[in-house]
Amino acid sequence: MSFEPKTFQYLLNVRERNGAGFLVLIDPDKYDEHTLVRFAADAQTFGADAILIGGSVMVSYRLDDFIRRVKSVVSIPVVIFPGSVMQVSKEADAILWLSLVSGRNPELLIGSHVVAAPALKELGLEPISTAYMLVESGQTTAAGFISQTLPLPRHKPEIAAAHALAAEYLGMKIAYLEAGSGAERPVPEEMVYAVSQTVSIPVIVGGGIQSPDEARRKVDAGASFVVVGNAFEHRRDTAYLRDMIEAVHIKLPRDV
Ligand code: 1GP
Repeated sequence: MSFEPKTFQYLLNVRERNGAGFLVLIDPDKYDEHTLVRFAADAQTFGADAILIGGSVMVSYRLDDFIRRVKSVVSIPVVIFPGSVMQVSKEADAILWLSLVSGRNPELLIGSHVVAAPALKELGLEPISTAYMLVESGQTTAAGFISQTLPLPRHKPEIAAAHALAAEYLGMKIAYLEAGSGAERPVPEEMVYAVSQTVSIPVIVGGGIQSPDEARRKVDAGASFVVVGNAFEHRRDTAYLRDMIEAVHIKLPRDV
């Protein structure tokens, strides 16, 4: 079976229409059933373009149930952002098929993919090939520790750009610059700019983004999508959610 890239095409359309897209990250371990359903519905109401679902400790039998609940209240795509090979589900619209290209851990470049690929085929889950790049954020992040890899140095944008370009030439569809969930320092604008000027694939930026201004700066620097998760776990108010999303949905010149 080959996959029609429906969700990927949807994301490209979002970028075309809005200049950039807003992706809400929900970690199932951080929401109870009631809060989850309300938050997902609010995210769609205020214009989120898709919901990413992922976490480091969740396992798939819970994931099915969780995604079903989210999909019962939203019509925007629900995309798995996998923390491990266990996180696949037929209930999702797609999965970010992450290869940790910033590191040199063969398991996370190709090994886990070999284990999970037959399950994707069986489930009919659309993979969106994504070059995942961890960026130094001042502290050891969960992703850095679990993957046992070194992040990209934050003040070397040209190194990040070379990684993203190599990934594009390998056929990957998206470049994801990741400071780590709850990072003290998000990915610097200089790096977002360098990467987005170098590659022609969309650039996702996430990790530690806490304010609408911060989110907007990533878009001004060239991000096609901004991901926010942690900030909403700490501040569950709808005006904040709306302001974050609106800050990203503005077409702007790419010059900085
Ligand atoms: C984490 O990039 C995502 O993997 C989003 O980060 O949770 O800090 O918003 P936050």
